[in-house]
Formats: sequence, structure tokens, C-alpha cells
Amino acid sequence: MTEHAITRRSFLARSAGTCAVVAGSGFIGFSAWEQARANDAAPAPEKTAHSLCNSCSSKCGFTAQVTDGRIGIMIGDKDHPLCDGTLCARGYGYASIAYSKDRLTNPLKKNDAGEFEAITWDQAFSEIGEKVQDILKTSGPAALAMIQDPRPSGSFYTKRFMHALGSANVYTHGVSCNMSKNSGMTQALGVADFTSDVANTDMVMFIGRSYADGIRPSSLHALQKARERGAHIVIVDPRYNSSCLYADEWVPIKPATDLALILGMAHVLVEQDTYDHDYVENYTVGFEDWAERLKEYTPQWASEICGVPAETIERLANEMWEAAPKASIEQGWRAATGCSHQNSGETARALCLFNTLLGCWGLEGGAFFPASMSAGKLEDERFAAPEAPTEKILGQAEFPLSSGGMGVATYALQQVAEGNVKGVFFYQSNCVGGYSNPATLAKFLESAELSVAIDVQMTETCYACQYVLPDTSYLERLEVPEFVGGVIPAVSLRDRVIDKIHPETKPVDEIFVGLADACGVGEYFQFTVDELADAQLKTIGLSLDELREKGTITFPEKQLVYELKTKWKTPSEKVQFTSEACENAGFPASPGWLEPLVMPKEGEFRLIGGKQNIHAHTQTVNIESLMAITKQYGLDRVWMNAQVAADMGIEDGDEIEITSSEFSGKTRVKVTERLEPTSIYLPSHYGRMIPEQQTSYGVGLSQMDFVPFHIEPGYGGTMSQEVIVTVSKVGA
Ligand SMILES: Nc1nc2c(c(=O)[nH]1)N[C@H]1C(S)=C(S)[C@@H](COP(=O)(O)OP(=O)(O)OC[C@H]3O[C@@H](n4cnc5c(=O)[nH]c(N)nc54)[C@H](O)[C@@H]3O)O[C@H]1N2
Ligand SMILES: Nc1nc2c(c(=O)[nH]1)N[C@H]1C(S)=C(S)[C@@H](COP(=O)(O)OP(=O)(O)OC[C@H]3O[C@@H](n4cnc5c(=O)[nH]c(N)nc54)[C@H](O)[C@@H]3O)O[C@H]1N2
Ligand code: SF4
Ligand SMILES: [Mo]
Repeated sequence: MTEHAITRRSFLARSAGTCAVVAGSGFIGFSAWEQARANDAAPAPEKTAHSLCNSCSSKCGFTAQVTDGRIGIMIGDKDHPLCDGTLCARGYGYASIAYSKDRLTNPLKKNDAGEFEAITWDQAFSEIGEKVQDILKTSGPAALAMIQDPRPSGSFYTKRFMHALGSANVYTHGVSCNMSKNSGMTQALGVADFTSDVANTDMVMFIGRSYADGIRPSSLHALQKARERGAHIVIVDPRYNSSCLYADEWVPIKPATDLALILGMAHVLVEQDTYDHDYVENYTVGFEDWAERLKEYTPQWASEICGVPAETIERLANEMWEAAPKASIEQGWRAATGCSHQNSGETARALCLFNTLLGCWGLEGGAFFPASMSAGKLEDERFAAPEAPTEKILGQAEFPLSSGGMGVATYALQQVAEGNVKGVFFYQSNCVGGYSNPATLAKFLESAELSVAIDVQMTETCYACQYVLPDTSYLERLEVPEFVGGVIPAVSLRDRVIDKIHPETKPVDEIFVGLADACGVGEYFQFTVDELADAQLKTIGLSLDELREKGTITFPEKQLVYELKTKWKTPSEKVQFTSEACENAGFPASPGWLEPLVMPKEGEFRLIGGKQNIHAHTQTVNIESLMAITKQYGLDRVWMNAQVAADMGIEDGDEIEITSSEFSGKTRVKVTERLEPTSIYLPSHYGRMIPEQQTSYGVGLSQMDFVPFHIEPGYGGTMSQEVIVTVSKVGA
């Protein structure tokens, strides 16, 4: 038997477990595919280099083969905790951004007619530097803000630059992602994240989280293992999402009402006295307060709000208790707990407290807290950090529960219109296109004295700015090492894979050195990124050369050990059924029912979003190969419940018009039984109206266009699904 034949057979065998997903959601068994490709006859690469995917925040590590100066085969790292040996379709597709015909190639400045003109880097740096210094003189450092998507060098350089200028205002995309989840969890547990041990669980409930759509490879692998082990997998979602292919049960729910479901399940366990008494007595505070509050939240009460039958609520609670401690509700990411509704933060808090009743914290099959590793302190004074500003990030006072590390970016932009913020930078962020209502955010930015977007392609955010600076693509630059938490933590490198393609682009480190020099704080940037990366690695006994060679290095000595977690980083050092900070922010001490901001009436719908496994946010729809899949399967269609559609005389494939208070748009409909009747589901990625993005221009509708600008009280989330729409058939 030839080597190729063996590969082919193992390819087929290893693909078997993922066949169902191929049919349902449009991707293949990647690890098998990678293996098969790697072993196929291909031109010998002239070099290999290691990088981190830049398509989503998981930043999976991979080794790339380079042939004729172009990237070819990409092989995901087995040791990378999030990649787990597999890249997803977006990861492969997105690599072609380097060669996109729509790349930004020169610094641009908007002229008086509102059109962009190419300028030199010297002009860009000196004009931006002058304006920053003016703002500092007239309004002080708090009048500057930086909005960035946390990537290795991006995080380092943006923060250092802003701190050097004296400003604490460094924001992430958290407001439109996981801000309320992290903040609610912090109130209950004192940490912002936990990981359900899905691979080893006996029962797991997913509430508004789909591993097979919102992909992180390691999570999807864990789900596959749970399925193979015969774990009880429950998906609570208004939509039969792609993860339902692995599940025993789809529980359709009215969106924005998950809090009622969780309170109803908690009521059952507390009333029946079936919860982990030992854990609750020894390692928590405030249980009596929550138990008292839960009395009114019967399964019947919850059912009327969330639409899940009372018997199902009771059964699910009991099944979770029977499986405990090898059971948990998974934490979610964006949809139910992250940022979508007025009650997202409180939903996250209640979710943690329900898991506490199961006594599952830290145990195998329950929920754990990933092990981590980081670089030590850099001794060389060239790297000494500028003094951290003493003020809090702007918005912390107004949204006291918001996770300080992320900041309420949308509030910062609103403060531009109020005249309190005068200069705004965006690094690798399509804030205007995706954090809240784009028209409102763009309007806020009109008042800025200075606005700068650093990107690789023209976007809604670039359009709204005065200056646009072209970064290299991620394949063309080295970044600082990325430390990744997991069962076994690791460090991984994004290295230069290919040579720079457009001579007038600059990598992130050089852009910030140039900006810092022009703004008068160049003394904090007297090193190259190579020197910095090497110095960081030296603090843990490694070197840049070694990491270059290996790509990802693990720390097995730091491996996670399962043990009941009894110490918490909360003010009481216990799990907090009651939180003083929540009370001070106007919430009840322990979480109770909180109405969503809006609820659809007869003839109205809530517009919900959700990821598709071949796209990431707003940035991959302009990738030709990925858009080709969208077009082939009509993935840009909006979903509508079959019964509702029949009642309205709407048929599959019809063009419909969707209207909210902010926007009206037409698109084709997918009529389906896979959606509960009060929702309209709009896939999250489409509706880009940037002519320079030639591939994505005008395909589908953008969820954010429909959403009013508002901010979740206390927690700061963008409430991206607090929007009512009506639907009509075009031409009817
Ligand atoms: N393909 C892909 N994968 C990604 C990303 C990406 O852009 N594309 N981005 C990464 C990032 S940054 C994130 S934040 C995660 C997001 O990961 P997820 O949070 O899993 O992503 P979503 O698809 O936004 O939401 C999950 C599901 O929630 C459902 N849903 C919507 N509203 C509600 C509700 O009110 N209640 C309940 N119970 N369900 C609801 C949606 O139908 C959807 O199926 O994905 C990560 N992985
Ligand atoms: N419409 C819509 N809105 C969303 C979402 C969605 O799916 N759809 N998802 C929500 C969620 S969960 C999140 S986490 C946020 C994500 O919000 P963002 O973090 O803003 O993510 P993207 O929308 O993908 O925009 C990333 C931007 O980075 C640019 N970019 C890509 N590579 C590089 C690079 O190498 N250098 C530089 N300088 N720029 C680069 C892209 O061109 C793009 O403009 O959006 C939220 N809002
Ligand atoms: S999950 Fe996919 S898109 Fe995200 S970093 Fe990994 S390979 Fe890239
Ligand atoms: Mo996100």
C-alpha cells in the first residue's frame, strides 16, 4: 500500500465524525483534510514560517509553507490550546487578504469634498502628531481615545502609546462581544471567564452559544468528544443552529428571555432542596437572599415569559442535578450573555449562580478556569513602561459594572459628539460598522478634531475618519509573542511569512513608533519588535529564535489540575449570590427577573444575529473564496419561521422588506422550521456598503443598521438585539 493510499483511508476514517456537519453547515473535517493535503505531492516549499490566524480573536497558531514567495499550505498547531491542530474555513480563506485587490496601499487623508487622497507617511505622521499635541494642550489626555481589537502587537503598542500620552482610554470590541458576560461573571465569581469541561461532561447546556457556528476549533473538538462519550447535550437557542447536529435536544426559546429560564431552573433546585449544600454553605455568600427571590420564579412563571414548557424547565433542572457535578451551563460568548440585551449582564450572573448550585467549579466534567502563563518583567530600561494614568477609563463611572479592561467604546464615541473626546484612533477595529448603529457612530465622529483608522482595507470606520493608515497584512509582520491559556498553556508566534507586498504599507510596530515620535513620546519606543519579542521570551528562559523554530511552545508544568475551587477573587473571597456593586448600580443584590428593553407584540419580531462558520464579523465577507460559498448556498438570506411566513403569504426565496425604527432594507428570505416564531434571524456578517470592498459590496443586510444606539445600563453592552422589526413581502 502506498503512503498516499494510507493517507486517503485515514482521511476518510477521520472525516466520518464530521460528515453530518459537512452537509448541514458547509465545512469539512479540517484536520483530516490538512493531513491529506500535507501528504499529497505538492511543490517543495522554499521555506516554512509560523503565524497566528488573524481572522478572529482565537488567533490559532499554524505553520505556513511558502512557495514562489506566496503562502501555500497551512497546518494548524496541535499544541496551540485553541487551535488544537485544526484551522477553520475562515482561517484558510482569510489568508488571501494579503493578496486582496482591495488592500489599502497608501496613507490617505480626507479632503474638503469628503474624498480620500493619498499622502506620504511623513505628512500623515506630522499632521496627526500636531493635532494630538494640540488636543493634549487644550483638553488634556482624557480627550484622546483608542479603540482596538486585542491582538498581540496591537494590544502592546496601542496601550503603550496611549499611556505615554497620559491617557487611560484604550477600548476593545468588548461592548459588542462579551462585555456583559465578563462583567456579570466578575460580580458572581471575581473572574471574567470559565470553561465548561465539555469533553468530559455528563450534561452541558448551551444557552445562546454555538460551537459549530461561532467556531473555536478546540471547543468544537470538545463537543465532538462529548457526543462520542454519550453526554447529554442541550442547545437553548431561538434557532436550530449548526451545533444541534451534535445535541440530544434543541430547546427553542424567545430571545432575550434566557434569564427567566435560568431563574426557573434555579427555583426548581432550591425548592426541591436538591443542590450542593456543602458547597453553598462553605464557599458562597448571600444564598438566602437569592433563595427568597427565587420563590416567585416558578417554572410556570418562566414558561410564560420564555416560551419553554414548564415541564421542560423542571426536567432540565433535574437532569442537570442528576449529572452534577459533571454538569454545567456553558458561559456563552456574545448572544445571550455577551452584549445583546438589557438583561445580558444579569443573565451571566444568574448563569454562574445556577452552576454554583451544581457544585461543579474546578471539577472534571464540570467547569474549570484555564491555566495561564505570561512573560516576566523586562529589566532593560529601554522597555520600561510609561507610568500608567491614574484616572479610570472614560465610561467606567457611568457604567460601573463594565469590565475595566475592555471599556465602553460606544460611550467614548458618544463623548466625541459631547465635545469631551476630541481625538480617536482605531487599530484593527471596524467599530463604526459593528459596535452599534453605524449611522449614529459615524455622526458622532463628525465632531472629532482628529480621527485615524489603521486598517488593511477600506471600511465603515475608515470612511468615518479623517486619516486612514495602511497596515501590512498579518502574514507580512512579526508581532510580540502571544500567551494562550488552556488545559496546558502555551506561547505562540506570529512571524513574517511572506515579504511585504505593498511598499507603502507599514507593520503595526512601525506605525506606532512613527506616531509616538510625531506626538513627542518617541523615547518609549526605542526598540524593534524583534528586540522586544526576544526580551519578553528571555524572561521565561526562551528566545525568539527558539519560538521561531517551534512556532508554539507549551508549559506542561503549568497544566491545569482538577480540584474543587474554593477560593474566589471576589470581595468576600466566596461565590457571591449577592453583590454590593450590583446593588450600588441599581440592580437587586441577587439577580432577579429584568425585562428586556423591548418585546415584540403581535405582528412584530425581534431581530437576532448569529455567526456563520465561514465568516468572521465584518472582515471576511470581502474574501472572494468565502463569499463564493455564501453565494452558492444563499447564506445571506434572512430566516423566518415557516408558520409565520405561511400566515403572511411569504414563500421561501421571496424578497421581503425589514423595517426598524432606524432602517429599512430588502433581501431574500429563507422560510424554515428552524426558527421560533417571534424572531427574525439575520446572519451577522453581511450588508457591507463600501464600494472599495468590491466582493462584499451590497450583498445582504447589516444587523447593526437596524439597531438603535443604546447602552446596557450598569454593564455597558451594546444591546445589539434590543430592536423590533416588522416584515412585509416586496410587491405584495
Ligand atoms: N464563524 C465565526 N466564529 C466565530 C466568530 C465569528 O465571527 N465567526 N467570532 C468569535 C467571537 S469574537 C465570538 S464573540 C464568538 C461568538 O460565539 P457565539 O456567542 O456562539 O455566537 P453567535 O452566533 O453570535 O450566537 C450564538 C447563538 O445564539 C443564538 N441567539 C441569538 N439570540 C439569542 C438569545 O437571546 N438567546 C439564546 N439562547 N440564543 C440566542 C443565535 O441564534 C446563535 O445561534 O464566536 C467566535 N467564533
Ligand atoms: N455586523 C456585525 N457586527 C458585529 C459582529 C458581527 O458578526 N457582525 N460581531 C460582534 C462581535 S462578537 C465582535 S467580537 C466585534 C468584532 O469587531 P471588530 O474587532 O471590529 O472585528 P471586524 O468587524 O472583523 O473588524 C476587524 C477590522 O480589522 C481589520 N483588519 C484585519 N486585519 C488587519 C490587520 O492586519 N491590521 C489592521 N490594522 N487591521 C486589520 C479589518 O479589515 C476590519 O476592518 O463585532 C461585533 N459586531
Ligand atoms: S477559529 Fe478559525 S478564524 Fe478563528 S483564529 Fe482559529 S482558524 Fe482563524
Ligand atoms: Mo466577539
